[in-house]
Amino acid sequence: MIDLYTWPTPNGQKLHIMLEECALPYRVHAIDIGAGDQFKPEFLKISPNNKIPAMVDGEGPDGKPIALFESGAMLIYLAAKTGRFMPEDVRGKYEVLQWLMFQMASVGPMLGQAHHFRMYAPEKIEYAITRYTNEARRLYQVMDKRLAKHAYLGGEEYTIADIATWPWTRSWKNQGIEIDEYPHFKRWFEAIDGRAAVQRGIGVLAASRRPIAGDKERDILFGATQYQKR
Ligand SMILES: N[C@@H](CCC(=O)N[C@@H](CS)C(=O)NCC(=O)O)C(=O)O
Repeated sequence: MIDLYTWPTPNGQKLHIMLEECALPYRVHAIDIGAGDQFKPEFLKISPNNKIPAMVDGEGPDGKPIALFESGAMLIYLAAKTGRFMPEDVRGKYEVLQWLMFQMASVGPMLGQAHHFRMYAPEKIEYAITRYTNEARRLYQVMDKRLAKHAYLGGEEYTIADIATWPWTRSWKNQGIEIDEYPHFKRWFEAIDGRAAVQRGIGVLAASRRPIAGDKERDILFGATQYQKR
């Protein structure tokens, strides 16, 4: 059995979707990041960077439990465990891995900053808004160009590269994106949105999500609580 420590944000949703797609049995443990659960010592033991998602698979590769953090590593692990959503041939595998790394290194961090400065920052900092909105638009263009030639980001099959990227693009409006300007991306977005496992995945803990409200929550997510020595 897999124990998943998560919250309904894009990084958590990648794992909800993957586990649903693979029909693997899993138990959900809610880590309310607005309430500060990510700083509890028992969570930091499996996720030292105080971020969701993290997981413990009771049946690791050697039959013993294995704990993992970082959503990209977790997706690679689950693809290897199930033999799904990753090509078997070496060339195809690296094709997928490079698009997975593109999500981890660029799509997540840059769209996250665009969202932060456009929606959450207490002051409107024009320089930061322009910088990250432009960067978001550039990344959607990169994806649109790739998807003009291929059905999915990693090639012709739906893989962990798509599972990692899709949840980040659900809030395209808040990132300053006009989806009709990226028709190939839009076709891909809608195809993935139509998958039953994807809908089940984004339903996990969905009722618990709430807008960031109040100074305490801001302090936990973006302020002094983050920077305490632990
Ligand atoms: N690179 C990490 C990023 C994870 C991440 O940023 N998680 C956010 C939610 S989407 C989080 O847990 N934030 C809580 C915090 O920073 O205290 C991954 O892909 O797993």
